[in-house]
Amino acid sequence: MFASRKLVESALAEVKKKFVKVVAAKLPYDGPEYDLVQYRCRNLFDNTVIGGKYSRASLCVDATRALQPHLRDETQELKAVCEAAATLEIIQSFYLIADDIMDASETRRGKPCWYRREGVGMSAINDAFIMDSFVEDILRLSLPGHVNLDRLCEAYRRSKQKTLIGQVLDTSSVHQTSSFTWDRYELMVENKTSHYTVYHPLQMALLMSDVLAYHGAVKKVAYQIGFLFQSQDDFLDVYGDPIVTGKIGTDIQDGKCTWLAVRALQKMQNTQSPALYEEFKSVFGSTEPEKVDRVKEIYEQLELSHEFRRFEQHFSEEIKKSVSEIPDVIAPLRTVLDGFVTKLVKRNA
Ligand code: GPP
Ligand code: MG
Ligand code: MG
Ligand code: MG
Repeated sequence: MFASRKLVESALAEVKKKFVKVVAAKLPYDGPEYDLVQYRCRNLFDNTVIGGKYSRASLCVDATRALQPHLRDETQELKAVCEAAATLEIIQSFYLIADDIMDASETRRGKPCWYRREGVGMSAINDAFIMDSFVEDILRLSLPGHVNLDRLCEAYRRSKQKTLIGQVLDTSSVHQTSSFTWDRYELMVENKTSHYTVYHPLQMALLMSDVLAYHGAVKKVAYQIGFLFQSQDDFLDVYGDPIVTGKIGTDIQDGKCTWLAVRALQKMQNTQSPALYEEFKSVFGSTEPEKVDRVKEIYEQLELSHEFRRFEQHFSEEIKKSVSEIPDVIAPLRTVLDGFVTKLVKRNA
């Protein structure tokens, strides 16, 4: 998907070694637990970090290379940048492991979710915490002496706070259809997805390139892209092919506040269809297959899949306009973000 994907793959191999090393280093070197923990960490990394799309790490590497065109292939400087960017994939695994438990999901990347694997179960919660708690150590090992190292660590702490608050909004909106407004949806998405998925990778690129200004302008565009990204994720939850997305949808069953649910409720209110609205509320948020099918029928009756495609086209054009207005000083980011949005449009995974 990204020019830097290959670089991220190589960096992940190095980051895996660092992850296993920093965790095991907390135990006596000559004890049997040292090997046990190394084994568990390798297994965790191989099964949860490896195998994703690496969009976040690749975005960070692409953005850093755009801001620092002097960075040459095969240099230690570029390798260090890629390793730091690869920590974004550890963070992503930390979130996904926890999110799948909270959403009662069955599959991820075409396999059972980590918490549903044999011998894992609820120890997945601790695995997620382990990943989170060693991110800073890996960043410090990857970028020793970098002038903005503390700022990079602080950026992760802030990003995590925002994502966790977003997840509070997500889980506490469940079944609360009367609170499913565009304002609530926008705030939830900015927090649970856009910040960590788009802004944080770009913020890391800016900090690694020692650009300390213009973060606000980048954030504005990043949140727009994040909104597109999560809206698509919501669309794919219902209309995507699980073979391609690697995950079986759960949003209707979970009663989630999604792009589709917000738009459906808005349309039912606008067209003054109180009977349909009442029926929707009675079937939404249930695991009973007939009720789930009825929600999907209502979505189709309201022509939501067509409408989503129109929204996606129109909104991506609006985002591209914002991208073109990014300040001249950080103009190299325009091409990276324009390419990112182009690849997102009509994505099926
Ligand atoms: C996407 O929600 C948001 C996240 C994965 C962030 C989770 C944050 C935590 C603090 C756990 P989603 O449930 O729609 O994603 P998916 O469709 O991939 O399950
Ligand atoms: Mg989920
Ligand atoms: Mg979720
Ligand atoms: Mg989803």
